[in-house]
Amino acid sequence: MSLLGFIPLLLASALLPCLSQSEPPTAHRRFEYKFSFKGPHLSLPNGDVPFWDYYGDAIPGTEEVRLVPSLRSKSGSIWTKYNASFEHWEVQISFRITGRGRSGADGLAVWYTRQRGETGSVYGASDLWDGVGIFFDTFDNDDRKNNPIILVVGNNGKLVYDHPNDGASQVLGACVRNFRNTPHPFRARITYYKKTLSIAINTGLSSSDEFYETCTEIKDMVVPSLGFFGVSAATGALADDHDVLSFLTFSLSDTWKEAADGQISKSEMDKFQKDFEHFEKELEKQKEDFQKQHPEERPPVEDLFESDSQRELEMVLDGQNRVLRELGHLSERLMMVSEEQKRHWDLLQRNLANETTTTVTGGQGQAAGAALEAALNGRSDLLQMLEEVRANIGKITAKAKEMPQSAGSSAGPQSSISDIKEHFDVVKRSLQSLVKNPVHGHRPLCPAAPVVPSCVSSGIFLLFLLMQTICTICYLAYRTKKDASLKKFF
Ligand SMILES: [Ca+2]
Ligand SMILES: [Ca+2]
Repeated sequence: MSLLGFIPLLLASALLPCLSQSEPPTAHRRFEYKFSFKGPHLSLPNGDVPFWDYYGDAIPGTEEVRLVPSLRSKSGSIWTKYNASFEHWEVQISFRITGRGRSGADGLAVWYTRQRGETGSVYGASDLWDGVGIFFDTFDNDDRKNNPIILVVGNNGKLVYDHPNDGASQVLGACVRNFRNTPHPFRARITYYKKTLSIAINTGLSSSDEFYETCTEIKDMVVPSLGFFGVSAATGALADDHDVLSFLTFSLSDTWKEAADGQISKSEMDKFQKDFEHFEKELEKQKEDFQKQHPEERPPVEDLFESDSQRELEMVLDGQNRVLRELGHLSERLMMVSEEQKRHWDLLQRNLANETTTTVTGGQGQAAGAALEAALNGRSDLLQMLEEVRANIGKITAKAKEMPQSAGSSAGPQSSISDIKEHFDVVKRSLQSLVKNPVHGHRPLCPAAPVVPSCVSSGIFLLFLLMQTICTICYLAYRTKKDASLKKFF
């Protein structure tokens, strides 16, 4: 592109700024931490930036990388340690260029080149680069009143940058924007996707942080397949502070073939392993140094966190403790119930003792009345039982009456049978007197002497009755046998 061809492009860019919103490509993106830096804790305590090397007057800080201070004729740069191998990429950079003068110098450059341009004359980096540079030019070298300006310049390693003319014919794309002394950090999104390089900017004044307006776009652009990312800046007769707040790199893919297997190469794995071992040794060394410097400090507790088995054991012990507590409560309640039962038993015993020693007069308390009623009910049962006994005796008597008749029909035994009948009648009368007496009397249980006590047990009474019946039957049998023997002699 000739200089004459560049001028209309530049004027068009200046007069017709691109206000349209720039949308990122609809591609999968993956953050590449090895090609990025961002605060806070941007740099390590020793000043290094992980995965980055810095050169010249660059000073990494915790919040930003100061590429050059606002001092004359300074230059500095920072470059990735490793070259990127992804085909498509996107860089989001946030920076501040600030100075007290009405105009500043020289500017800041973002690079993607085959080799690292550590130091040089092109915004602090080396000339004759192979790749692409995006320049944020603050000083108007060619006095066209078009600075600050954003320029895109490609190079195949053979082109010497036309610095006096601000790139002139070498510029592939440009837009005029003020990025110096802005109230907010100036942000730019540089996307290389399917051989198209797009520059979009965000001044920080829009309502949305994601609003980027298009600066320029270069199609059919070829960049090295392997390249280093870098940022550089320089001052001249005028000087500004050039601070980079963040540099975020993403790899882009529409099919995600690059990360299909998600594996890393063996060389990278070995390197990570070495880095890990190195940092582990450093940590142990720092711990030992700390212990030497602070002997009063306690060593770190190794078993600060419990294991799974310890946690399970704790749960089992806790459950057993709960069971023991419940058993204790249950035992206390059982003791209370036992004491209550014992107290009731003692009270009942005392009541029974009072009932046996106190004469029932019918006008006592309710407890005494209840006891009397229970005694009367028991006596009714006894009377019923005696009636049954009497019925049985009646049957025995009837049977005894039938025995002589079956044995013979003589008139001799009739007298003896009459004796037996009389004897039984005596027994019946005595029983009736025993039974009828309490029934018709309604007298209290176990009255005073000489009345026959009614507290004779039924068992003793039945035994006595059984013995009497057996004796009677034996006597009848003896008499029957004796009468039969007498019949033989007559
Ligand atoms: Ca310039
Ligand atoms: Ca200019």
